Amino acid sequence: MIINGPNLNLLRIREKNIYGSQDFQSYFEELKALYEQGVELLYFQSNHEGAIIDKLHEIGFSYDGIVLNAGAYTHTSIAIADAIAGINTPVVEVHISNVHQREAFRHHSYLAKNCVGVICGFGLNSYKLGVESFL
Ligand code: CA2
Repeated sequence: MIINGPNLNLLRIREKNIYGSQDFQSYFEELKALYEQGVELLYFQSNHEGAIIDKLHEIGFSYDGIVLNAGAYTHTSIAIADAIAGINTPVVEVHISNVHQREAFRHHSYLAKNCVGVICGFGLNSYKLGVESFL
């Protein structure tokens, strides 16, 4: 499952120089089309920290992998970090932008320590790389 956090529903609308000009839903349709039957990809987006935690709890004992872009919660949320530590399903942290080329507050992730890996800076292709890491 791909999980997107806050404001990632606004892709294509603003900040195109940083996040590109494609909305996530159309990218997700392209991504699903790349894989054969037998690889089921699902998508969830929420702007709410608790809803992301609830989703991690809901799927985190049965799904094969989670590709998580927690948006700005990456840099603030001990609660999401604890949720990742509390589930069995491995989580890959992804970011569209190269957070290390940006403001210092984006350089630290509370989540990375509890994830199997981190992918950032490849645009929307970061999600595909995250999926590939599980395959
Ligand atoms: O690069 C990423 O994927 C981020 O996770 C995106 C987050 C940002 O807070 C992280 O530091 C890095 C923000 C997503 C906001 O996306 C917008 C898209 C269009 C217009 C406004 C915000």
